[in-house]
Amino acid sequence: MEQLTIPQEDYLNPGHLGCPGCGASIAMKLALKALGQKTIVVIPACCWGILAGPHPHSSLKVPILHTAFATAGAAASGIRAALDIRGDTDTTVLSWAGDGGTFDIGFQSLSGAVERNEDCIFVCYDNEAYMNTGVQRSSATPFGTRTTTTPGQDWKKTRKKNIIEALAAHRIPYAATASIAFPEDMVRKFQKAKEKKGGSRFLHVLAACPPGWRVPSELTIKVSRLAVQANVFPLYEVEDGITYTLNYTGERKVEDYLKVQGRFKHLTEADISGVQRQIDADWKLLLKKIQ
Ligand SMILES: Cc1ncc(C[n+]2csc(CCOP(=O)(O)OP(=O)(O)O)c2C)c(N)n1
Ligand code: SF4
Ligand SMILES: [Mg+2]
Repeated sequence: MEQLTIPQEDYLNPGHLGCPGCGASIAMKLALKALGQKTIVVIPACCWGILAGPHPHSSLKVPILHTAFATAGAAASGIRAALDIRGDTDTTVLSWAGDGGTFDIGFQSLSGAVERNEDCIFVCYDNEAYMNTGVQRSSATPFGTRTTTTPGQDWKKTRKKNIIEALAAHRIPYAATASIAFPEDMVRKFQKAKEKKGGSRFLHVLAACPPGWRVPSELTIKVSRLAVQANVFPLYEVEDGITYTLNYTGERKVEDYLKVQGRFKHLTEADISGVQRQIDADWKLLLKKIQ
């Protein structure tokens, strides 16, 4: 993996309202370092709606439009249209939604926007549940997870939706995964997304959440790194829906990733072997798509 210098300039102020160790705050910090000052951020209902701070205060040094849970794709499209009418093609429109606002309730608006090939960057910071309202499961919640709506022995028995494949199926110019534990790779992908202006770009960023994942706040980066190293969250890019590039090959066991998190601590050895088989099968499928 190539090494890049991460820009010094910060557009996230100290004193945001996230929990200690919030992966979503690190994700925004890195994204804005790559995108720079001329960015307008659209945020639907999610933890980031809180992290941004109450009006007139803001944790960001760039403008924010707060919008309804289901409408980030539509709101970003509107901002883009308004900028275009003003002749401003320089400013990047960044839609910044959680997994609920992307995989679930926001999916129709996102799908509509990218089908129109709106000139925006659409980001899902994925903490794998509805964290802002108390850790309810979403379609991004992985198999095996305990949440407040999948408690006890009713832990989630269905798979996580593959959102990159869903977006790639729209044949958008650029879709990629990124991790806060691989900051050079993440900054490069946001810079690439910025350069590919003129159409829709989608970035899926895994954003570890200490209270929701039941990990100590100082383990945010470690658990994020393990997700990539165990191929649970592979780093790859898809151009025009068909050209795949793999950025990293992990060799760790899924168990190493699961065992550091309280949300998986009920899983038996047999359950963990089942998860490993799922991850191995998904990895094989991904490798078949790499040119
Ligand atoms: C239509 C609607 N339904 C429910 C809510 C309540 N609500 C606010 S944020 C949220 C969860 C957001 O989950 P996600 O998008 O994953 O972001 P996270 O909070 O995990 O960062 C919910 C259910 C809402 N604001 N609007
Ligand atoms: S609940 Fe999770 S995603 Fe939300 S602010 Fe706290 S650490 Fe961040
Ligand atoms: Mg979430």
